Order: sequence, then structure tokens, then C-alpha cells
Amino acid sequence: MHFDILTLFPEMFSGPLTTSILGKAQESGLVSVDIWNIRDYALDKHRIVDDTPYGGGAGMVLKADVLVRAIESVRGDSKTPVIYLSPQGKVFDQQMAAEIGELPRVILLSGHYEEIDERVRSHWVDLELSIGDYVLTGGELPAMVVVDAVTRLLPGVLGDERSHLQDSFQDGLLDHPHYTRPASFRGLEVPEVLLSGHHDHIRRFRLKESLRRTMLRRPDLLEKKSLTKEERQLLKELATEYSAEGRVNTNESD
Ligand code: 9WO
Repeated sequence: MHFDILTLFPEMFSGPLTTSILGKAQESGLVSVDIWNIRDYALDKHRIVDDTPYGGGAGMVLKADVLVRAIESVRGDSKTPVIYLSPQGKVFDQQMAAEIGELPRVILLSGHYEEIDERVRSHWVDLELSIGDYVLTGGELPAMVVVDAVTRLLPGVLGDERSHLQDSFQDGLLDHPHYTRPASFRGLEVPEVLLSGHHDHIRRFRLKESLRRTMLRRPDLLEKKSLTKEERQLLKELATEYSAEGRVNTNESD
């Protein structure tokens, strides 16, 4: 998989993409990233990339000719899709990460501070993505978020091939709680079942705790998910726990 990133601040990308899992994924050739400076596609002597908005108002607008020169030069004659990172985009989620991971190559366009000329958005951008409902100073951090979320799903990137299959969201549920030694810490005990070595009891406990967290914190995810018979049974048990007569022995506060 290859990412091309168009940005006015290439130096922002040096840390995250070369560290840890993403650095290793690049070293082993599972993913490659090229960073392109949008300013290199400004041809005037002051290398101007932006201008004031028609109609007036605050801020500046990235110029269409500079952006299109950058996009077309990087894309060549390939049909590589262009993804623009903006708060107006469709909200990025785990399923979109998996879908982008099926593509051989994408171009990520990051604006900084300024908006882009609308004609670039309508005629050269294939997909507009938001990583959440907040405004940042630019699309650079969101572009890195997309690269990270997509890359870790690529085969061979995570050491343990199974580990992303057990992620939060991979099966539409939040993750279960985790514990490590010691079994007793300041009087706080690790749940007995996790020490039992009984793999099916452990699996069922974790599934129930995933359902509990999802029910309490993200009921919207439960509504979207199709439930197995076992999941429906566990949710029934949880419903009893949280009903008036069962309101004892729960970890979660609400
Ligand atoms: C800048 C500005 C200046 C004066 C008046 C109004 C203004 N609005 C903006 C603005 O929203 N700038 C954005 C900065 C333009 C697109 C790139 N930027 C950006 C992307 N901020 N936050 C994101 C982003 C992208 C994906 N997911 C979440 C946030």
C-alpha cells in the first residue's frame, strides 16, 4: 500500500510515520509514504500558495492552480483517489480504514489553517474525510491518523496476525478490560475467571464485559450491530444486573 501526502508542512510527518509499528511497516516494505510539499508546485517567484477569498471575509484560500498542479503531478496517469481531510468530511471509522486498506494507493490532501478553493474539492477530491467533530489547525494530524489506522490492518504489520481481529470496533464492540500481574494490587483483585485457565469461560467473560462497556458507553454501536445468540443471552444477563433488584456488584458506575 502506498500513501502520497500533500502538505504545506512536510516536517510535521517525520516523527509518527517513522516510529514504532509504522516505521517497521515502512522498513519491511509493507507500506510506503511519500510526503510532497504543496509549495513546490507554486511557480511564481514568491512561491505563493494562497490568496484572499472572493466575497471577502477572514482567512485565506489555497489556490486551485497550485493544488491541481500538485495533485496531477503526484497522480501521474494513475486513477489514484484523492482524499481531503476536513471537518466537513464523512466521519472516518474502522470500516472505512479497512476499505481504504484494500486500495493499492491513495493521495491524502492536508490543508493547513486555510480552506481549499471549492473547485478543487468538487472536481479533484474523490472523498472528504473527518476524523471527528472538532476543528484543528490543519489536516496533517488527521492524515497521520488515517495512515496509522489503515496501515495497522495490512497483513503482516502487527506481529500477532490475530491481534487486530480482537480490536475494539473490529466486531462492532468496545474492548474488554485487561489485567496483568500482580493478581492482587492494593487490595484490588483480578477477576477470578481470568486466573482459572478455563478458556471458554474466559472468552465468555470477555465478551460479556465488551457488551457491558458498549451498552454503558456506546449504545449507538449496539444498535448497529447484529447480535449472535450468545451475545443476546449475555445482554439479557446484563439487563438483569442493571435492573433495580440486580443493582449490586457492578464495576461500571452508571
Ligand atoms: C480556518 C479559518 C480561518 C479564518 C476563519 C475561519 C477559518 N476556518 C478555518 C478552517 O476550518 N481551516 C481548516 C483547517 C481548513 C481545512 C484544514 N484544516 C483542518 C482540517 N482543521 N481541522 C481539520 C480536520 C480534518 C479532519 N478531521 C478533523 C479535523
